Amino acid sequence: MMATTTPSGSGANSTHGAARKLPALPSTTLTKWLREMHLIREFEVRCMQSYQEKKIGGFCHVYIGQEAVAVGCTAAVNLEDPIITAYRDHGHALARGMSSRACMAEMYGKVGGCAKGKGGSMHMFDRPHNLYGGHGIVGAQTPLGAGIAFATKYEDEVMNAGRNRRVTLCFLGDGAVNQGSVYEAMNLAGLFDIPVIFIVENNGYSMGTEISRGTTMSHELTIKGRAHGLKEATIDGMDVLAVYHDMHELANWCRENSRPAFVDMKCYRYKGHSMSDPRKYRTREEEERHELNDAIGKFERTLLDHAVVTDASIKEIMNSTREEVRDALKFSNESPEPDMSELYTDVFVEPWGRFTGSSLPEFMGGAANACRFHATNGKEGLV
Ligand SMILES: Cc1ncc(C[n+]2csc(CCOP(=O)(O)OP(=O)(O)O)c2C)c(N)n1
Ligand SMILES: [Mg+2]
Repeated sequence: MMATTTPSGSGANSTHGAARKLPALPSTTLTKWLREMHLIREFEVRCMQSYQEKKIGGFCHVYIGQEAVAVGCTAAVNLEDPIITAYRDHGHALARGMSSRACMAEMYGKVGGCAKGKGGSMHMFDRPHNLYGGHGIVGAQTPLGAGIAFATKYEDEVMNAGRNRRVTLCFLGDGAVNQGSVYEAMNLAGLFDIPVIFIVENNGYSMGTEISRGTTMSHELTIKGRAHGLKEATIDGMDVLAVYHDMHELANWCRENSRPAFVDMKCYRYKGHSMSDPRKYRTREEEERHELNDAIGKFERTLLDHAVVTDASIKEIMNSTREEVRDALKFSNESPEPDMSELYTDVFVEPWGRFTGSSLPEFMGGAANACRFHATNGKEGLV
């Protein structure tokens, strides 16, 4: 039996809050967002279980609590608008449209995964859905995001004579804000009018470090974007309607003006940084306070208030997401391990021939030429 340890405030027992205004969108769209949020949560809960059962190995960072960010942001842009993110990426992949099967099989390291099982949890990549990863080096995706946006600008403005105007969503964590490459990326984006939005998923923690302990001006994070001439926004990431509304407006502004933006997206991760984090750096009271503000429960209450859903239809959504993830787990269990030959494909050295252990790659002449490549520090060895 699936049991989420995190309350989602699902319909049956929820108390209805004050009626909120809904955007003028078809109810099918709103219901789709609710389903996506439930799907991500269910997927992540199951990932945690599979990790404990040792079916998933390596690093694993779950997105529980932050679902509204990925769902609201992807809903606010078009499929051809590129997305790039860090290692906490399962939610972005699912919200972008990657199948739960491909996503879960990647977690399992199986060939049915989006990267044939060779990337794992931190490297969800989906070219048809314009998701460019999944990156494990903190902040590394920010210059890549600026570069992708520069490429789309060149294609759209120069090669396609303005027939399209894409905007790139580049997600990063609040801890990543302190990486030097982020400032280089923002500087170039500001300088070259690059249509990229740096979305800081500000969940308050960088591993076990609370933001104010590691980041200057954390009470006014957008000042970091302002310093580079970026348009700035602070958005409630625990409210999918606010995320959609504000991001839609901002993305359109970036598109029309070909300018970059910086978003302080306020949110909270309910679980630890990764699977091995006992969360000793914060109290249970703090976590419970944030869980009361749960984005899924809040959205459900709003949809119930407006008769977009019923308690029964919420139950149906939850049953169908549970079924979908169960199917993804079965698929992943049954999907084969990658063949050993896959070690030599999809890597940069592939055209050079196999790397033969301590000798040189074939393109350098193999072991016979090893003596030509001595280290310059006088010690024997390869450079
Ligand atoms: C360059 C680099 N330094 C350190 C690490 C180790 N590390 C992995 S995640 C992380 C914390 C990043 O926190 P944040 O950017 O807030 O993202 P969150 O985990 O909250 O989503 C650190 C320091 C790394 N992966 N890369
Ligand atoms: Mg963080």
